[in-house]
Amino acid sequence: MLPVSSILITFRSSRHHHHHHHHRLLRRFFSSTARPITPPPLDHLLSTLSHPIYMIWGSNTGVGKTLVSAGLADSVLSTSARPITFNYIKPVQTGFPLDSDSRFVYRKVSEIFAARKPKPNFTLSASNRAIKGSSSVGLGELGACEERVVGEGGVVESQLRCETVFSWREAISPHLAVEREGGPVGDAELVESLRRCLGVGDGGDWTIIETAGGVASPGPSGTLQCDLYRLPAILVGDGRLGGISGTISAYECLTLRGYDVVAVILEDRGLANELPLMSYLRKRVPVLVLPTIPEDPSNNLIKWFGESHGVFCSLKETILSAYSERVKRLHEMPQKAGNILWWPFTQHGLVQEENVTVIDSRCGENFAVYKGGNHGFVEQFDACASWWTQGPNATLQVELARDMGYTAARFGHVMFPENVYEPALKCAELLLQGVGQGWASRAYFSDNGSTAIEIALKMAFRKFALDHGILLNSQHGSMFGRPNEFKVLALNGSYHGDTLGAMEAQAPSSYTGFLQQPWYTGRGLFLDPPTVFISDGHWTLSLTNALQPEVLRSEDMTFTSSDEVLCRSRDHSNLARHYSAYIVQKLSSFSQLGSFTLIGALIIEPGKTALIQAAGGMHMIDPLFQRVLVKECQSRKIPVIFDEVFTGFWRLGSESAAEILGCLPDIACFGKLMTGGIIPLAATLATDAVYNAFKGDSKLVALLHGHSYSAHAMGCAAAAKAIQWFKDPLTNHNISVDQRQLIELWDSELVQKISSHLAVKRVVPLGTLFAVELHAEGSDVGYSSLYASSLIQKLRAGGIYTRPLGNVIYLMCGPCTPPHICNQLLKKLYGQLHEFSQSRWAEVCSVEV
Ligand SMILES: *[C@@H]1O[C@H](CO)[C@@H](O)[C@H](O)[C@H]1NC(C)=O
Ligand SMILES: *[C@@H]1O[C@H](CO)[C@@H](O)[C@H](O)[C@H]1NC(C)=O
Ligand SMILES: *[C@@H]1O[C@H](CO)[C@@H](O)[C@H](O)[C@H]1NC(C)=O
Ligand SMILES: *[C@@H]1O[C@H](CO)[C@@H](O)[C@H](O)[C@H]1NC(C)=O
Ligand SMILES: CC(=O)N[C@H]1CO[C@H](CO)[C@@H](O)[C@@H]1O
Repeated sequence: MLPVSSILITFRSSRHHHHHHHHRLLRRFFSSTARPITPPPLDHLLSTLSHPIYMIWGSNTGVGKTLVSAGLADSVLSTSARPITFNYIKPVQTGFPLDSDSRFVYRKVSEIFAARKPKPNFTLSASNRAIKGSSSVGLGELGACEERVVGEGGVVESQLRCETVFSWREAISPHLAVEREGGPVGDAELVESLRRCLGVGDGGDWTIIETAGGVASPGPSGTLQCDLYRLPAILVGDGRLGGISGTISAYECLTLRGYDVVAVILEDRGLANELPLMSYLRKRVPVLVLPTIPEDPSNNLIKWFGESHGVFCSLKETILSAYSERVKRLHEMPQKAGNILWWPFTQHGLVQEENVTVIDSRCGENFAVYKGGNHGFVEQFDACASWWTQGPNATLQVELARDMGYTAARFGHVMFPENVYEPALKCAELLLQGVGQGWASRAYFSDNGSTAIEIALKMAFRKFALDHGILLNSQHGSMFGRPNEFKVLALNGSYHGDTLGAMEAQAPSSYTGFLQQPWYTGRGLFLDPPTVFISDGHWTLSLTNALQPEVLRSEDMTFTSSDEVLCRSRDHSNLARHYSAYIVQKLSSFSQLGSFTLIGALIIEPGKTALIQAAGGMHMIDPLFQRVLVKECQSRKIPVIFDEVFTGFWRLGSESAAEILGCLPDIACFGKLMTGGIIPLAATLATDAVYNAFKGDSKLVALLHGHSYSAHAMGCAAAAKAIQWFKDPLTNHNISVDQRQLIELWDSELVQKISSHLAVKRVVPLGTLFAVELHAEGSDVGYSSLYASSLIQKLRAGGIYTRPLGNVIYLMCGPCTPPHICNQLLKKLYGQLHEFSQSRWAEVCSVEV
């Protein structure tokens, strides 16, 4: 027992130095009506990197997590050469106040300290607080207490700060306690309160957070704790009979969710459980063994802690070295990356070390970005959707990770021709019932969007040749004894992928010049499309000179709403006839060029209201123009390809952009969001008629094309999950009542405001995309422009990760991103635009003066 003279116990009820802003919350926390209103849960628990912050997990309940916490705290405090602060946090405690792990740690560490011989040469000041309790927890049972154990030296003072955040009276699982005694805590609230604890004061020198029960025990809301917070972890294993299995399961559960487990520690129960564990963990993770814990409840464990001191010191060293290794690695990453990586679409000559973003992890739509030094991490919304691929929120991300694990374990990779396996079949069924509904009968798998396009071109040219009697005239695909050249009809500014064949289908651009692609010839007839956008609050149509805008009336050129842009009655307008005449004229002047060159396919990116010319600066093409184009081509038996790699799977607000355009293709390509973006996979869908063009007795007639990873099982499994997830109103709350569209994600008032901003030329809000073109002149216009980079820097500092397309900036969310998050993004953008235009203005003035 503690020598009373050396302990000073004070009970404090009103003020506390380090946590005073919590103190007002020292109330019975919540009536059962109190629901969280904070943003979505399951975020990164962002922390500083200024000191080790680790979570203590148990492979089950009752394996000694609290003893490990106390032992670790003692080993850190008692071996430190300087005064330090050690934080212990218990976010969720049931059985309170009888059970209180934070009180145990607080008392036990003080006791061990007082009992230590020889006396430590410094003073320990320990405190414990319980912040919030359900209504069954008495008010008097919450509060703080503090004691000081005076050591030999007396002057130097280290601190142990223990804290229980939420507590319930019954000793049962937190979700059940909530059910029985109220005091619900939303996931967001729980994470947020932990964040606050981590951010309090100077942060201290060490922090450990002890979870409740086992790894997969539910938290107060019913969400599994392993799905609640992701910080580096210590796993307390189970030394009892059955403990090997339990420990491995817990370990798998954590690693499958992206946790770094830096050590496993378990009690010795005479079964040598550590040996199979070490063998399973391949010595990658240290396994530490503690002496058997005395079962006699009257034992104060001081002796056991003494015997365990060495093991806890090893645990401490293990953690410290994992921590410093991590900090070191993060710190050197930008420089190392700059030395050995060759980034796509990047001029390395313009990248300095400080421009490199170190992404520690992703959680739903957010990156955890390392900020250098000891600053730790900040959260940035991935507003590029990582090259337009991403859609999952944190829940779907974990779902996909689990499916990936299962599928990799079950199939690894298996080859595809004349084979079938469940993920591939399921995925094909979902594609044909979904984006292919009503027109496609076949799904052809490849590995990415670019190759899906090349396959589509091959399909289209065969179909064209068959329909136009070219195959009948000659077995060698030539007419009049001379080879035909096939070209595509496409739009100026379009982009269909990076492979050499796919590049032939795009008009000359920065990507196709001699510098980039000396093989490029540009096999297409490229039309200049009309675009629509919001400028100064009004929907406006813009035609290039080729389309002779001067002959149109102004009422043909403006719209009151996006609904009017979409309206099918425009098919009978003056403008429709105008478009048709332009297209017919282009096609006929092309065919006069020579009969050996033929337009073998139309390829466009369709949009909700039209096409987004992604690489050309996120333009939205007038949907009427695309409809007329499709009609003219189909009447000439020119196969129509929709490139939906970017636009498909809700990117533009509907599952397939074609659906809203209001016409059907012969062939369509999908990729990116199809798998939720977790792994690359692409599909080319085709009609029966296209498929039949390859059917016959000879293998030579078949589509002789394939990829090593055609229909790979993991991609197909991911696609099957993502496709269903995005369209089910139960898993995607943004699905509208008619289930065909996403609700409007971008607040119309803010959109209007931004479109009227002085610095802004036009905006395009479309499904998950919001694009802004800034006013710019001369060399500031276009892809190579660095015009927007100061704005980009500001947005990043404000928590939005974007990359510019020249003077175009865009925000992209996922199909499930809640509208209030989109609102926050727009607000930040609006705020930054203001500063941006002021600084531009200042620049212009200083030049002129
Ligand atoms: C790189 O970072 C510097 C300093 O933060 C900044 O001034 C510069 O514009 C950045 N360069 C690019 C290409 O973003
Ligand atoms: C797609 O795959 C092809 C072939 O596997 C590869 O050459 C190409 O770079 C890939 N394209 C993209 C955009 O990843
Ligand atoms: C295609 O677009 C570019 C850039 O906007 C323009 O310079 C060019 O004249 C256009 N070409 C055609 C054929 O319209
Ligand atoms: C993900 O979205 C689904 C449905 O929209 C929702 O039930 C779930 O809570 C979300 N997850 C997160 C972490 O926000
Ligand atoms: C139409 C609809 O159900 N909209 C929902 C979209 O999701 C947010 C929250 O994420 C809900 O508040 C909306 O009601």
